Amino acid sequence: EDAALLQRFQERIDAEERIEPNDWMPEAYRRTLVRQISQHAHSEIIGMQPEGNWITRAPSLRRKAALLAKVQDECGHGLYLYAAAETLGISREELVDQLLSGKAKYSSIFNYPTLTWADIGAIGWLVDGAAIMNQIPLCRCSYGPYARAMIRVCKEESFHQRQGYEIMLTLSRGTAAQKEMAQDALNRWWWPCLMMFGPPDAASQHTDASTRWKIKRFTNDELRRKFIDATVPQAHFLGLTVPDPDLRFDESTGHWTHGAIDWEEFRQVVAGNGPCNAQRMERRRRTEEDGAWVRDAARAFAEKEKSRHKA
Ligand code: FAQ
Repeated sequence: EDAALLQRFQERIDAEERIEPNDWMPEAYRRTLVRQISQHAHSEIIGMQPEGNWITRAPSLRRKAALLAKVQDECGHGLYLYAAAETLGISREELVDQLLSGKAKYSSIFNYPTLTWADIGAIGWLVDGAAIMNQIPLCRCSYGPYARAMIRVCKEESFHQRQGYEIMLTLSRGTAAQKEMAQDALNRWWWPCLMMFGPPDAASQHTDASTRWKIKRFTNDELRRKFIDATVPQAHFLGLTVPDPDLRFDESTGHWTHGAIDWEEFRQVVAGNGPCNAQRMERRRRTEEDGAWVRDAARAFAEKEKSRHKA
């Protein structure tokens, strides 16, 4: 690649200019974006499954309406993100093939089961809370279509986070059994949520390049720390205990220090061996097959329209 083009590109990034689809960009920048945006899109789509599991069993009409809207928003986020990835010159079909063949990843967090209603509260509070922490800086990402998609996505995530926290608040102030259910959900979701931010900085192969290109504005560990600092006081307000005996507030730094994260668990889940990986992929493949007739019909209709206009 031409050194002058590369230098000009980095100058535009350094000057906080947005890169748009028709602008020149290094192949590695394009590849990184396709990887990250498509993984993000796949996460939204696979992420509909754990919560979709509770739509028919929501405890009231109000809860059901909110959960339906949230899961529908996630589908919308997936579609904006696929569209943003397509501006980089890859088709939706290729992206979906990469997911179904196991070549593309999706977030580790969606491979854990939703066992009780409190899990719906914990997902909104913690998983969406983590998603917001990671996505607010992405609103300033150097690639225009991704940054713009993130603005609307973050607004919706903020509603999701509040609906989750409100479920947790209701359960924590409910009967002893309800409070116990909330605590159990926090126990199961806390550590996997910390893993959502990705491997520790020393093991993160993409952070350096992505930071230079201003795709990432913070490292994985920085965002994880911000999330812990924001979330621990919320757990205390709920009267719940964070399942980390080593958690301490460090007066000298103003941050919470935490116990060791089980990175072997993370590796296993990313490698496909988490509790629900097989189920999530099986469900996604079946849905793709079940929807084939809709795509066929749309294609046949488009062909018919084309020949009608020609005639
Ligand atoms: N799970 O070098 P890094 C949501 C992979 S929120 C699985 O640090 P990078 C909303 C990583 O891809 C969830 N794999 O990578 C919602 C790479 O492998 P590769 C989605 C992970 O990209 C809420 C390798 O490890 N959000 O969906 C994970 O610089 C509720 C090395 O890692 C996004 O995707 C993981 N947790 O930093 C929906 C946000 N972490 O690709 C429904 C956008 C890392 O070389 C319900 N993405 N890996 O094969 C990002 O910000 C970044 O991609 C990071 C990873 C921070 C996730």
